[in-house]
Amino acid sequence: MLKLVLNINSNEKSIVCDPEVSLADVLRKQLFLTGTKVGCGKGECGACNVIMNGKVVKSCITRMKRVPDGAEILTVEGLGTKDNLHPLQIAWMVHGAAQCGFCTPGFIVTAKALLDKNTNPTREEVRQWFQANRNVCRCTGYQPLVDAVMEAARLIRGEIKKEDLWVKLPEGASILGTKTIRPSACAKVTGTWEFGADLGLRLPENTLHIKLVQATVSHANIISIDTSEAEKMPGVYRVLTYKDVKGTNRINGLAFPSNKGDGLERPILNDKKIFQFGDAIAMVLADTPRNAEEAAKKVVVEIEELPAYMSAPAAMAEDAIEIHPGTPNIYFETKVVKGEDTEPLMEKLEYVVEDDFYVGRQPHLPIEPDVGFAYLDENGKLIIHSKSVALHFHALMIADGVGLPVDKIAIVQNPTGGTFGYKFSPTIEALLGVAALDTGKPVYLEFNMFQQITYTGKRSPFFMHLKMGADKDGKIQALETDWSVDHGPYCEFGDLVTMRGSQFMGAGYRIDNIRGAGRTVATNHAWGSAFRGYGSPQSLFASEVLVDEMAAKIGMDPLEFRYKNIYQEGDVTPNGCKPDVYCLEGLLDKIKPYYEKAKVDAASFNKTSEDVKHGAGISLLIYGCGLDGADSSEAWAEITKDGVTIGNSWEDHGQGADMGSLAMAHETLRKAGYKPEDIKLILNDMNFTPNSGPAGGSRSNVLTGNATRVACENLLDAMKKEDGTYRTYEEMVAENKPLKYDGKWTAPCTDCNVETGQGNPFPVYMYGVLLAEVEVDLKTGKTKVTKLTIVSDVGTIINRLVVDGQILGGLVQGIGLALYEDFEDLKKHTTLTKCGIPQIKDVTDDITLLYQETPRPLGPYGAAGAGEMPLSAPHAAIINAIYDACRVRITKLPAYPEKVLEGLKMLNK
Ligand code: MCN
Ligand code: FES
Ligand code: FES
Repeated sequence: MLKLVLNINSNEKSIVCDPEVSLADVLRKQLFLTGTKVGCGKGECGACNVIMNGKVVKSCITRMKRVPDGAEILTVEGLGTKDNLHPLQIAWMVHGAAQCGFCTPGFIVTAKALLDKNTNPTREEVRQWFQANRNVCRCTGYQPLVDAVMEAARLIRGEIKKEDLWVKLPEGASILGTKTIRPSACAKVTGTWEFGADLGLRLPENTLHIKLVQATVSHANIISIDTSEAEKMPGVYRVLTYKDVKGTNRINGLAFPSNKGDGLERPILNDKKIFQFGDAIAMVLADTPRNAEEAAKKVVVEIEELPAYMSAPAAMAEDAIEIHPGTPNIYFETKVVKGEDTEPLMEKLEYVVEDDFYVGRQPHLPIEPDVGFAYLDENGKLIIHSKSVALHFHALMIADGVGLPVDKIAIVQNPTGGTFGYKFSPTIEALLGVAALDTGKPVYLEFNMFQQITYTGKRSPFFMHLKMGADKDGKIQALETDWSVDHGPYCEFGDLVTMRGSQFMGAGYRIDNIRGAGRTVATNHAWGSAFRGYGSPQSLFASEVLVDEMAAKIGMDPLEFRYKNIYQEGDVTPNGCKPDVYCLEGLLDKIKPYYEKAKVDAASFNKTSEDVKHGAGISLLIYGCGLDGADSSEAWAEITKDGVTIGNSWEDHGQGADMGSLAMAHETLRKAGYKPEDIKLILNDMNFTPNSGPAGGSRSNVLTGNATRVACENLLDAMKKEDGTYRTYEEMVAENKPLKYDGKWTAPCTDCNVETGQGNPFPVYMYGVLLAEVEVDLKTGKTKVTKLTIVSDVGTIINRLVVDGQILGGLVQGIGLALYEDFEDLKKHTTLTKCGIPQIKDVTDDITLLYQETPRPLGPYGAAGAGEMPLSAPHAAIINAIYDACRVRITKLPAYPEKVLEGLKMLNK
């Protein structure tokens, strides 16, 4: 043991610690300074950065034996408090720089060290500083973070006052479309927003720590599981296997009726078989995480290894065995039948192009690894706290498996450090439930980044073949599509994502005749979970690149070709229904001057440059808001002495559910004189909040926004007096009127028919058009995105900071998808860096956001969603720009340099 006296945030602290333990652990677990976060735990993300003796250090990899006695350490808690914010914290709030907020303390502390040395840095110096200190953010796209540092520097230099930065609105004004700061921002920038691992440190002393015994192969029969040695290890309370699960031990994947499986193939703890790397075979419950981990190593699992099918084509091969015996590996099929038969049409058409496309297993890479805890409440109800973004779904999906009726389970969402969709699937909820039910004690489970990356769902790879025919005037007349979806071993939402192929291949264009066939395939690679865009980034990649191929074949400019073919009044989507609004032409008009300039700039650069070429590419970006069909959401509004309380389950990944809920409620309630500060939010606790559905499919702003609006309207109706004024709380009580009102909103939509792909799945869509400018180094094959310009139409903007943030963050994930990100090689793709997470150096600082606000008839106050549109097809624009630069057409992502070089070699053959 080591005894040190440290000066922490200007307070002297005497500490006794293990010399091998990290500074992050001492700060968090011994001093309870939980503002310092641990993400990767390996020195790659900067979430744990603190300042030690004037230098930024990564506290996760700084062992205490390397911390000098008397060291001065500054953490985010030492920077400012809510009543006395540091300029960086103010600037972070006003620039919407904290979305999920998990990276925020690390960034702010790192920036403080820069501004201590230099109060007038350039943007480039700020970027280099963050790069040198390895600060990584997955939500914001970095630009707002640099904006915030520049603003803080101005504040420090005295050029502006903080009062100038706050949004000031006239009394009673609407906050829609403003840069009002989200309610959670202050806690995020001061490090007091407590994530799951922070809350975990305050659980009762008898809490058991869980560590998993996980599969190290991808496909095997389990012969035996021997826990006897592990049970004898120090501190071990229980070692649980499938035999200890009280329920069916299956997670319900909510399979479609036409799914050939029953949806019950995913075990909570694997019993007969291992289906993928990382599958949970046993859980060790011990007094400390370390004891649990040591004991987990002693569990002996005897297996018979089976051939592993690591892609859809491999699992579709004739000799492949059934991964789930009794269910074919191709377990769901859907078709598109729209208009005339395309085969004879194609023969007659002037121009026909076809190609194969592949979009792979993009990893979500939130900076906060999966984490949660569970316990039984006074009434024996199982309470599970996790990162779930689908509370009521998840309770339903695990209830039978853990062996409880669904009304005996309540899931609570912890403040969440990003999910990007992986938490649309249950991850550790059922494991926590099993452990809490077995022991009756509080239980806690956290993943490290390796587990997060290797054992949570991934984007489902699509293997696609598309053929498009156009007439002599350049009008698309026919489309043929074929797609196979690798969904890993577990079916949950695999059928749904496969339907996206029929909904988004060709979306945005009038195509009267379509024939298509898609299928979902079980494989032994990572299970497919939702990922922002959910099937549209795969589908639109194929169709937006093929559209460019068609334009090239005709000899027409890609923008002109799009003008000719986009939806016009009366046209229908690939599903045969009218879109919500016809706004694409306006978007093209807005991007046109930027596009023309980019083309001219690239051409003039290329004239004089041999080894480096510039190019410009565009793509349409489209996605629907809602789960297919009659999706619905619920909320409530209750008048109180102090104002109105709103309750809903608008789960927050970091996108801004708090801001959305507040703005929707305020816009409705301001008629009765309520101000934003009169509105209190209770969100995401099934004990109190109703079923608002998941925060997926960019549905919440529309669905839960509408439900919140309706709840507030119902309250106002009850408050309204005959003279048009509103009753006060006291008057409501005096008149014995109910104080709490429910609101429900259901989309007037229909599911798509699986045999034809025809239907009206979404009440509202989001649209965009992106211009990407790139630089390709012909010697190395490396592509750099130099500039992005996007025109978005997400309807009425509810909050400008939030929407800007959604768009920037989504676009940057698109840069990653186009150029860097993958999770394919189980040996290599195991860290944030190796998975290709975009660092600040990889992301252009030159991103322009433009808007058109076409009010949506069914959106609350005319709003659509915003979360997924920006990641629906930015990668297509980037790939189209690479073609423009050097005539290499990349059709299988990511566009690694070697693929570009290979393309160049083929061109020169
Ligand atoms: N919004 C707005 N005005 C509009 C449209 C939307 O102000 N016209 C706001 C909404 O109020 C909300 C946000 O934009 O705060 C996104 O709204 P919406 O598109 O309805 O999406 P959800 O709230 O349902 O959030 C989910 C969506 C999805 S599906 C993924 S995946 C995703 C995303 O949002 N993951 C995210 N954004 C993310 N952002 C962060 N930081 N982290 C994630 O994990
Ligand atoms: Fe320390 Fe990532 S660098 S947690
Ligand atoms: Fe940076 Fe979420 S705000 S990781």
